[in-house]
Amino acid sequence: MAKDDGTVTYDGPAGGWGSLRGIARIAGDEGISAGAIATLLEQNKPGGFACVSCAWTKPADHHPVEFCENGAKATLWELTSRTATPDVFARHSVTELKTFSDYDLEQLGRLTHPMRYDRASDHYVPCSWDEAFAEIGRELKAMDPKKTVFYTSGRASLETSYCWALFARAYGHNNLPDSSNMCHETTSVTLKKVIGSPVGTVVLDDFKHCDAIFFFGQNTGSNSPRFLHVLQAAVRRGCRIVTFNPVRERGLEKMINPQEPTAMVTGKETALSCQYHQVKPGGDIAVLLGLCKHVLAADDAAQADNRHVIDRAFIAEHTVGFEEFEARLRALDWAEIEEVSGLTRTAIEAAGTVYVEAENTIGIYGMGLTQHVHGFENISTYVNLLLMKGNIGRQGAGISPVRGHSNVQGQRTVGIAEKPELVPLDRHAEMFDFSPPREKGMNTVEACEAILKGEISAFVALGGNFLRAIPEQKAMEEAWPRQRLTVQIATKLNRGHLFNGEIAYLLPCLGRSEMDPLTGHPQVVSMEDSLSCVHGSVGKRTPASEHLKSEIEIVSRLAEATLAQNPKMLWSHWARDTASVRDLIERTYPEEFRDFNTRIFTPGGFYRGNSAREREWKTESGKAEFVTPEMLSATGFQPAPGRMSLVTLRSNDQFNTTVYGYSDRLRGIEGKRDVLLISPAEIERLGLTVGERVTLVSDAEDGIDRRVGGLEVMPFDLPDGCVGGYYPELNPLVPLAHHDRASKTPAYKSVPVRIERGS
Ligand SMILES: Nc1nc2c(c(=O)[nH]1)N[C@H]1C(S)=C(S)[C@@H](COP(=O)(O)OP(=O)(O)OC[C@H]3O[C@@H](n4cnc5c(=O)[nH]c(N)nc54)[C@H](O)[C@@H]3O)O[C@H]1N2
Ligand SMILES: Nc1nc2c(c(=O)[nH]1)N[C@H]1C(S)=C(S)[C@@H](COP(=O)(O)OP(=O)(O)OC[C@H]3O[C@@H](n4cnc5c(=O)[nH]c(N)nc54)[C@H](O)[C@@H]3O)O[C@H]1N2
Ligand SMILES: [Mo]
Repeated sequence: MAKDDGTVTYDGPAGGWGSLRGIARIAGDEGISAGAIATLLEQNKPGGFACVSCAWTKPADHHPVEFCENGAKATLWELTSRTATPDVFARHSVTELKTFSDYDLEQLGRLTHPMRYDRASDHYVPCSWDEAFAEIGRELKAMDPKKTVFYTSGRASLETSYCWALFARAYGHNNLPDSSNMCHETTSVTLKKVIGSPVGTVVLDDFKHCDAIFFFGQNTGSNSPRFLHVLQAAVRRGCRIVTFNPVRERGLEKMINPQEPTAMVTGKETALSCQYHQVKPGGDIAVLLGLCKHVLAADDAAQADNRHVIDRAFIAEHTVGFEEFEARLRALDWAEIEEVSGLTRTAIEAAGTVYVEAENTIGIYGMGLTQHVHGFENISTYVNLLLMKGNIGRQGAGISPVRGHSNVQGQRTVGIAEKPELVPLDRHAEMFDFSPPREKGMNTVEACEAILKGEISAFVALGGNFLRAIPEQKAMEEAWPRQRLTVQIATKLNRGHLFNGEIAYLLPCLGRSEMDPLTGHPQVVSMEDSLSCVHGSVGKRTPASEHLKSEIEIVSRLAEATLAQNPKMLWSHWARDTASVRDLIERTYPEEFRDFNTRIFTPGGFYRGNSAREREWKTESGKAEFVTPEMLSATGFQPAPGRMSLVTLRSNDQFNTTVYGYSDRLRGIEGKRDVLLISPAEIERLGLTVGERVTLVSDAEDGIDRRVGGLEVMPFDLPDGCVGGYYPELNPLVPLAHHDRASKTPAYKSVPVRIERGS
């Protein structure tokens, strides 16, 4: 619907009947069986399988139906009755498939056979598994391992990820970029530096004890909907939620819990955020400094009557760097904060008052902070705010990044890392009797740079849609075929699979909900969630095709085909018995994974522990560190005439590059994704007309012509100076060099662009 000012919006709450209709539509689209629905009911429960969608934790005291709209969509997407058989590939050449939309490609259904790309006919043709493994192994053996890349998307289990990283190192490289490099790598780098732990410090129980929750750039309603129940319970007992986001996201404003029959019938909504501030994209450092400045002022005032707001005892005992930060806050001018954030001093002070009054505060964030050129400063300044009141390392308080893929955090825990210092390589050497490579490997941006220079011989992907998820898409698609070998392990076809090296394979794998044909038993694997809890998952469904293999079997067969025999590396045994891999994980990380096999089905998962939560700071200084940011804006570019800041968004009807449909229900955008979201004031200022088609052009000052045309101008409630649109369609506009300075996470949330008329 449209509001009075013409902006497109959704008036209903998150959850409610709309979410059930969303699930029903997907069930209808995918031709879902009754068995699939039964599988859905076991989702996220003991003895069932762990949702393949987001990384939000699975509670011990589960609901009768422990899934959300988007978790159900992700499961039904995997359980579809559609199949992309060899016939489908015989009908469509690869060149023709490139004209399909992301949605249409995945609608072809589950991959059923191993396929090899035949360059002469430009078709994928079926091949045998033996043939595929033999040729891939032969090729890899002939290459310099340092010139190969093993990518992982964050869905693969702990067991598969451990084997994958071991395979890479036994072969001879640390080139292990992960989807995390485009996502929460800013978190891994920043939190490690400032509190000595690369992950969040909050556990589920803390949400029962907090008085305030701050939200910066995380869209709970679409991306981690089960978290809404926790927020609703917190609000009902009086906790206050304050949100900073350029977009008024419905899920953070109000919700109806589909688990509550009375609320569903009466339509009774719970309001979530008590304050909602539409910060400019990249304006968060300024906001956070404003909040800290307010805390300082409140403390000055309190001191007059012998009270205090700042926890100076905590600061003295546990932190370094506060004096410099305090001096910076005192010198900082409110006018500058208002200019960069787009918010008034009064608004920021109102939020600051909630923080000052709360005994315990949790700081939540997502891609709105991590995907910026100064993402490091976004997060470190957020930590400063929490440290000022001792809000890290005690019950009901802490920093809580909300992770994306269901096992993305766990993959890092068990060794998928391009940074060798993060992995216990000495233990690997001793356990498996080999010399792991010690040089730093490539992350995602570095892998792209090397591919663009033609330096990479082989790219092997364990899931994901690398070419569609990364920046600089056009140049990358052009450079890609210069590789000798490309291998994709996947469940469904996506655009990334249509750009092929000289030799290219598409290897179809089981989904997490399916049983393992190798053993004839359920597939048992495990995952680590956003709150560092490890859960077991049992897949029992009949596989989509009899030719599928589990991911761990594929990885093991690739390793066997590539590596020289090593009596300590029992690949085929590990593939048959994932419990034996959990034993290896326990031997490698004895503290975190103590009694792994015994504890794997602990209700609510078992907690891996976190040193910062215990106020043990594993940082360089041995203390928690205040970092004083040099800049106020996180965008990394200056304002210029005609320049707009592009925010790339996910709809409520997609999971990353997987587009389930064209209904972004929670934002009121229906039936299309080729839109340019822009405020009515900017439409008028620029002389545009609602509905006209325009082209977005890169304004990055590097001389490279990047453009995406055919975008429909749509009035939307956004701050001035910025525009919004959908990921991945707008990825060709993101320069590869436009990334967080510290972690190289691409800055997808503020991309410099200009609008050109016409498409
Ligand atoms: N249904 C569904 N679930 C998902 C995913 C999905 O695509 N679909 N993806 C999964 C993955 S891998 C991830 S990483 C997570 C992503 O989940 P989120 O972290 O929520 O990521 P986004 O939706 O990209 O953006 C988050 C929010 O940041 C806001 N934002 C943009 N720029 C700024 C800024 O400068 N400042 C502030 N304060 N806010 C800003 C946007 O308006 C948006 O509401 O979700 C996971 N779960
Ligand atoms: N502009 C812009 N770009 C972004 C982002 C953004 O916010 N804006 N977000 C970034 C983020 S946070 C992330 S995490 C990345 C995501 O990057 P990726 O993780 O690489 O991409 P996905 O879209 O999650 O991958 C989807 C594909 O995974 C495969 N797949 C699904 N399930 C399985 C499985 O069980 N096993 C295997 N082997 N394969 C499977 C299917 O073939 C499916 O097509 O994108 C990043 N790119
Ligand atoms: Mo992500």
